[in-house]
Order: sequence, then structure tokens, then C-alpha cells
Amino acid sequence: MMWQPEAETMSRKGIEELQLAKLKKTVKNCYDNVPHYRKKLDEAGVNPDMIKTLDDIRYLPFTTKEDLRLNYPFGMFAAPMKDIVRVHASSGTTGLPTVVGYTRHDLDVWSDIVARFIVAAGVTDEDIAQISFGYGLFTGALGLHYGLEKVGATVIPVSSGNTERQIKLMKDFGTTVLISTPTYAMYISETAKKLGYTKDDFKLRIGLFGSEGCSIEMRSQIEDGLGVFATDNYGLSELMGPGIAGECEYREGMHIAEDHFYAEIIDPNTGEVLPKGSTGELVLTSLSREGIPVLRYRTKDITRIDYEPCKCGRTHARMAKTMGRSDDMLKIKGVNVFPTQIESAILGVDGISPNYQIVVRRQNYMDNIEVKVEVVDGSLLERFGELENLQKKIQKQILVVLGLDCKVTLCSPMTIERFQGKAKRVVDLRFTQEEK
Ligand code: DLL
Repeated sequence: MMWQPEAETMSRKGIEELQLAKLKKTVKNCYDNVPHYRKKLDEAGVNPDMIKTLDDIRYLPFTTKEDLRLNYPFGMFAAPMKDIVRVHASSGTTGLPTVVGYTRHDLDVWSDIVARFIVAAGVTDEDIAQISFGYGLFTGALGLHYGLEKVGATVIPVSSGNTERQIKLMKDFGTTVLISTPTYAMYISETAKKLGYTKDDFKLRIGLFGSEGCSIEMRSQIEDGLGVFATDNYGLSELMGPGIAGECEYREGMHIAEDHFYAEIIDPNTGEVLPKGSTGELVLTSLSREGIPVLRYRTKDITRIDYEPCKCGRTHARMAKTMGRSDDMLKIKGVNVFPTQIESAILGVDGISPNYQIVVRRQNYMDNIEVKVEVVDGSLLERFGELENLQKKIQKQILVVLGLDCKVTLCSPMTIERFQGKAKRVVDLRFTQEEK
């Protein structure tokens, strides 16, 4: 099933023609209505009439989170405030939030692109959908909310937190679709088990998980625990929120809504556009946004894009699950390490829970990592022989996947912090500890 079959199955030529027409309009809108863009384009010596082909996009300067912060709160809006009907914001970990505004047309587009991945996962108007993302300035909950309503599903806007209540509602209301971060889904599953439920106590059938990465291994554990078919969806508030890309039933990459966003892959160090199929940083340009059009936004997310048509019939290109963010990448003893790679390595080992933490330290001017992993069976911690075996197995797995020898610490069940939104897996002590 497709939500907007005509848009979702356009020919490549059709997509590119539409993208070029919309790109020209977007650049002009930015130039005419956003002083920040006018200044940056003038400085780069670019005027909107110079955009003749899609490749000409590379003449446009990049936009970063910093640009939005410099124009806090509404300085990047292209539409007058009377036309802005909603704002959202992303807090980030440091500094001012980045604020985005939506016109009524933006909200319409948004709910349609969210509906696309909801329907692609198999959700229908007969489903009962529990939204366990936090409601508020975060785009996750309201983004999914309007998409699900558009599809006609019954929405339970429970928000995140109060996990026992989540589970009670899930059972009493007969929830069939769960919407949350994968980490929170894992926690809900764990808590349900602790309370004595099995997956047969619920009517769950689909999980729409996003807002953070989820390895295939972790996805299988959530699917087994809750009895769902899980799909991944990607987005960021600066460009819209959820809906920018989402998996179909084949789960071989997330279809990018190419009629509304133009995607490029660049080398994060040089900014150079990389050939199709390369892995690098995703750069996105909005093609339909009125409230806050965004030119060449550097997402910092590392991925690659596959332009081959998909078995599902959709023609929109698919982005691979992200390897992580370029700013999360650790360089340990010369090896580039993404937390997701460690996750994949450890979750392949039996007897390990998917909760882990990576502690980075600097000793003797060298960075090193300790991976803390929870065992499923706490009594194992008293059986030294087995414990040592398990530890060695995990260490070997990480060595095989990353070529990195690191310390592995096994912890008792339920001792590593749980998250109700996005997980924070890396604890970086390098700059808080004194160097020894
Ligand atoms: O997380 C929007 C969203 C909400 C997407 C709900 C999907 C579902 P922000 O809070 O602005 O927006 O965070 C954006 O989160 O640059 C990625 O680093 C990360 N991210 C989002 N989705 C995924 C995903 C929302 N499926 C940042 N896989 C992005 C990996 C993701 N990372």
C-alpha cells in the first residue's frame, strides 16, 4: 500500500525536473525573504538566476545549526508571522535551541510525508496507535500524531514516561502500533516482562521507531520482545521533523521524500560533493517549505544513498541506516569508531542485554574506551569462569568488527541508565578528567 502512489513512484526524470523547478523557487524565496541567506548568497557571489541545473546547487553555501542559532528565534523564517501556525524547536546538547516555523501548507506536506512511511510499514485506519514520544517542542510526537490521524488510525497521545502506565494502556486499549525511540521500546519491553507480561498479552503488531539509530540486532530484540514488525524512520527538526525518510516493508533503506527534499552526500572534512553511492555526510535542502526554507543543511549524519528503484515499487532513493553523527565519531588509537558499530558487535553475543555504555578516557595522552554491558542473567556475575568467557567473547567481537582492543566490563541487569527519549550511549570523560 502507498499513501501517495503518484508521487512515490515518479520516474527519476520526473523527480529531477520537479526538484529543479522547486529548487529555483526555494533559492529565490530565501534570497528575497531571509536577510541571512541574501547576505550569504551575495558573499558567495551567487544569485538565484544562476541555478540552471540540479548540479548548480553546489554553488550555494551550506547552512548549519549555528546559522539558525545566530538568527534565534525567528530570523530565518521566510513567511510573515501571521502565516506561521506552529513552531517547534530542537534543544541540542549545548547552546540556544534551533527554532523552526510551519505554515498551514507546511503542516499539510508534513502530515502527508509522515503518512507515507506509516502506510509503508503496513498501518491502516483500523490500527490503534500509541505515541510514546514526548509531546512538546520536539517534532516526533506531533509529527507522527498528524500523520496517523490523516491515515485514520486511532491515536493515543500518551507521550513518553510513566512506563507502567504505558503498558497498562497498551493492554487495556488494545494498542496495535507503538511509536517511540527504539531505546524506549526496548525499555517498555523489559518493563512489561518484569511485570509478568508476555507479548501475547498485547495486540501489538507494528513498531514505528525513529529519532535515533537502531541496529538490526537491536531491532530483532525489540521485535521478539513486543511481537511487532519494526520499521525505522529518519528526520530532523531543522528540515521538518519525522517524515524525511522511512522504510517500506522490505527494510532495505529509508525512502527519502525526494519531491520535498534534495539530498546530497558530501565529504564531511572538505565539503566536496561525493559521487552517487558514496558514504559521507547527508546534506538536505528543503524544496517545499514556506515557513523556514533551508538550503544545503549539514545534518552531520553519516550515510549513503541508493538510487536503484526498490522492490516495493517506490522510486524515491533510499538512505542507509546512519552510521552515526560525524560529531559522535570517536577516534580511538587512530581507529574511527561509531557507537553503532560497537552496538552491532556486542548485540550479536548471547546472554547480553541491549543496554550498553561507552566510556571514553584519556590516559597517557592516549584515548581509550571501556564498554560496559549488562548481562541478562545476573547470577552469571558469580560464576567467574563463564563471566570471563563472555567478556573475552565480547572483546573478540569488537576486535573483529573494529580492529580495536578495548576493556569490557560486565554489569548486573538493570544497572545501566535507561532512556525514555533518545539514548545517550557515550560518556566522555576526556575533558573532565585530568590527563595523566
Ligand atoms: O529526531 C525527528 C524525528 C522524530 C525523526 C521522530 C524520527 C522520528 P531532532 O530531534 O532534530 O529530530 O534530531 C535529529 O536525530 O540529525 C539524527 O542524528 C537523529 N536521527 C533521527 N532519526 C534517526 C534515525 C528528530 N532513524 C537527529 N536513525 C538527526 C538514526 C536518527 N538517527
